[in-house]
Amino acid sequence: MIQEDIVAAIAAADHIIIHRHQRPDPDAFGSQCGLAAIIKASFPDKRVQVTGADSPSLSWLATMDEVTDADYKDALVIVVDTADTPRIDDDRFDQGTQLIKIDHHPNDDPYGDLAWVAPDASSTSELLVDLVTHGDGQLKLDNDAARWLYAGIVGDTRAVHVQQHHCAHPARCGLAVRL
Ligand SMILES: [Mn+2]
Repeated sequence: MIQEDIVAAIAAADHIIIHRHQRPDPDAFGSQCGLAAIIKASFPDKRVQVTGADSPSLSWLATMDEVTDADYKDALVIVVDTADTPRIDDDRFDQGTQLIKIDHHPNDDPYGDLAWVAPDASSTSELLVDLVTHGDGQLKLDNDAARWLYAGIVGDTRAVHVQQHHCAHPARCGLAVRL
């Protein structure tokens, strides 16, 4: 499964840089920072950075790291919640040693050495909960990660819709409500 391939790539990397789309919404920040929190909780020795422009209106939610060009030399790059390459915030996304796409929009612009695109998912944050589930115990969802992913899931779907209308995966939406 693609989820297992992505977990294996994360497990094999010492350094991971995570990108998301320009003009970020809660799912972009939630999936970006939620994935960073998952990796930090699961593999404390790995170096994890998040990049992209800081958003004045969402600075209460997230601040980005200072990522240098040299940082990409040995990095696995993961782009979340971004369908097409022109919208990726920080165009150095192709400078790493390996590129992974994780997204829930239609796959209009396939990119990445590994790509997990699930248009039936309500949010990329929901996909990351699924990634933890398929991580064979290697990935941990701590409180910090749960807070990010909750913000992303609610931001993209609205809680009422998650419960009553648009939930393709009731068990996972139940998890969102518990978070
Ligand atoms: Mn989204």
